[in-house]
Amino acid sequence: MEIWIATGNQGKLKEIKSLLEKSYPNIKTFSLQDMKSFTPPPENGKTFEENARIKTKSFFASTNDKWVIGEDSGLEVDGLQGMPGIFSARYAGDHARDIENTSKVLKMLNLRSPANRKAQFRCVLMAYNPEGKEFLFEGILRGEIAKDMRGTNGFGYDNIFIPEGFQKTLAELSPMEKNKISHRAQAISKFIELFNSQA
Ligand code: ITT
Repeated sequence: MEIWIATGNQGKLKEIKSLLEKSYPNIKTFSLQDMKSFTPPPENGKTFEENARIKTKSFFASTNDKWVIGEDSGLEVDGLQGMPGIFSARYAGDHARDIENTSKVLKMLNLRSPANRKAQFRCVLMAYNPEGKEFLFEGILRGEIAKDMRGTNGFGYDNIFIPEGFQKTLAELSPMEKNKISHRAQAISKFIELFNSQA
């Protein structure tokens, strides 16, 4: 049993692999780094869905009829009109580091008073079965933006996001705790239902 994962983001990859391995301990996973000849196309879609399709479909075309999944995800802050959204990876500029993107969110909220700090992570997951049929799944995690960065686990905006019902940021939770509630975990568990019924 194998699944190809269309991502170059190591934080995402680690989470997706461990979520899949929980259900399928013997599963083999591969990602972009296992196919050096593949260059991902530019993510120039206008929605999470379009971008998820762009990366996943092009990777599927290079994998020779395997199960392929990929996802586009990001942080949507209510008080910033849903930004950074699809621009999450490059909010502070192309090739911005996590700390630069995270600092920009805090700074933009500090410019507003009172700021609405409610926010959500969204994950739109695209899957292709070996016949090339497309499936779409979504996961949303509601929460709020912390006043400062806290914690060192995870990646991206984890250190400023406090999930609903918690006092800690995602970066202060263990990877296992994040994987019980995350937007990505929700989307992957919907994918697993499909995979169970087809593979
Ligand atoms: P791939 O396209 O190769 O998968 P990417 O990093 O470019 O990797 P996206 O375009 O989907 O991925 O951007 C998602 C960004 O949203 C990511 O770089 C993080 O900054 C943020 N993000 C998504 N999920 C997150 C999570 O669980 N925790 C923290 N930040 C997250």
